[in-house]
Amino acid sequence: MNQNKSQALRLHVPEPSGRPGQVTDFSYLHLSPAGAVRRPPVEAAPADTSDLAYSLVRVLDEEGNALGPWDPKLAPERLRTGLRAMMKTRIYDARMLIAQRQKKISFYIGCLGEEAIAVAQALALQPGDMCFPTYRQPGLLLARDDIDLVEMICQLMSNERDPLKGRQLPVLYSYKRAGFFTVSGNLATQFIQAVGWAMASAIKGDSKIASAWIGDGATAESDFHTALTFAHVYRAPVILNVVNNQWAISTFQAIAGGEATTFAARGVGCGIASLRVDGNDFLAVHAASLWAAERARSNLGPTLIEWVTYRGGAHSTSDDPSRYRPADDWAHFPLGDPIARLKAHLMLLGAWSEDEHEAVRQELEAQVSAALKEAERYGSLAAGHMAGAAAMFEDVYKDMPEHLRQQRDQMLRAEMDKQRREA
Ligand SMILES: Cc1ncc(C[n+]2csc(CCOP(=O)(O)OP(=O)(O)O)c2C)c(N)n1
Repeated sequence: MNQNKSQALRLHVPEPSGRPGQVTDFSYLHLSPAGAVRRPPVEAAPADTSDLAYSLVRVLDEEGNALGPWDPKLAPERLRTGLRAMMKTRIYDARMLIAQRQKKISFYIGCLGEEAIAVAQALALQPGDMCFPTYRQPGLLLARDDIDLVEMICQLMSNERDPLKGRQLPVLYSYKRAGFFTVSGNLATQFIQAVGWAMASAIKGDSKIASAWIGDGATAESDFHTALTFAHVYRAPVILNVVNNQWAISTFQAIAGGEATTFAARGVGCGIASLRVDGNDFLAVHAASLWAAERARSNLGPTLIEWVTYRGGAHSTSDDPSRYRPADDWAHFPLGDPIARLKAHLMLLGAWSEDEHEAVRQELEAQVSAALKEAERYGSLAAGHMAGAAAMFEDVYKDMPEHLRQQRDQMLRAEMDKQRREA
């Protein structure tokens, strides 16, 4: 080799194939046909899952048939529960986006197209398990019937009934009683916290497991890598969910490290059993979640699951995706719409009909509208009645220190003076 003949180096900067006005080439996803990928026993060694980290677990085919070894063979009633919860999530999202446009709430983040992942995993977990979600898993809450929609909307409105007393940005919910850890705006922090929670459960000899959530973009944060190392070293009972919706605001997943590899493959490299799964296939999500949960509960350690899906909507109400990706991109995404796919399956089974779908849709629309109306009675961004200002100083520490007491009293005195002047 001639060592003198050197080429000019070039920096590689990944780009999506589709920009506004173009058509995305989705062949980079490397899909497997429904039913084609093997289902190893839950005792499988992490290294023996490496082929699964580069293929795609799928159950539902294009017509809605359930195929192959991952079919969880759920009772139709369970599937109907799942479809209903996904519809509820979609309707809630759509209504809250409008409420933001009407200035009733300051901000909103939707999960259009990603409903199956949170809902099907919620139905695969057990009471007492703890999820460490991002802002894009309201389905974990909406799949439950013990969470009041009115209370959730009061959080969005930061009003008098906001359980978080107006201290958190909308959608950063917190429901300890429902196994939904407080959402933080700082990306990826929850991923390592989930591993620590799972380690604590193991230290106590408990039977509960953790479910950690992260987006494709946030896997580039160092907490992602720390979480994988700790989960592997201590064989923590945790499901490490990576939701690859192809986008992190305006950046394509390739620039987070997804080009010519998969996020599931990161797990195998760290000694963690890993799966890459069709995130728009309710049956595949449920089956893979059960597989991972059983591993965790049997002291077989963590499982990383990359859910391949697509962010159907804008990143948030502050984002306009038509500036950086094709407007009709979601319509071309080869894994389709999770609600339409489960609906087709249930209709094939004879356990659902167009009439029932429409009736359920109307019922859920009415339920969400009624909850919104009731929540507004306790105040909204437009109408006022915010959580009391004095609560701002509480819970910074367990006991309020002297300097916070002084700041609170100063504020209350100023408020009283103002009222006196105005009276
Ligand atoms: C530490 C940190 N860096 C940056 C941000 C700003 N930010 C908020 S959401 C987001 C994109 C996250 O993308 P991804 O992890 O793919 O999740 P998705 O929003 O697609 O669900 C960014 C960069 C943040 N909140 N925290």
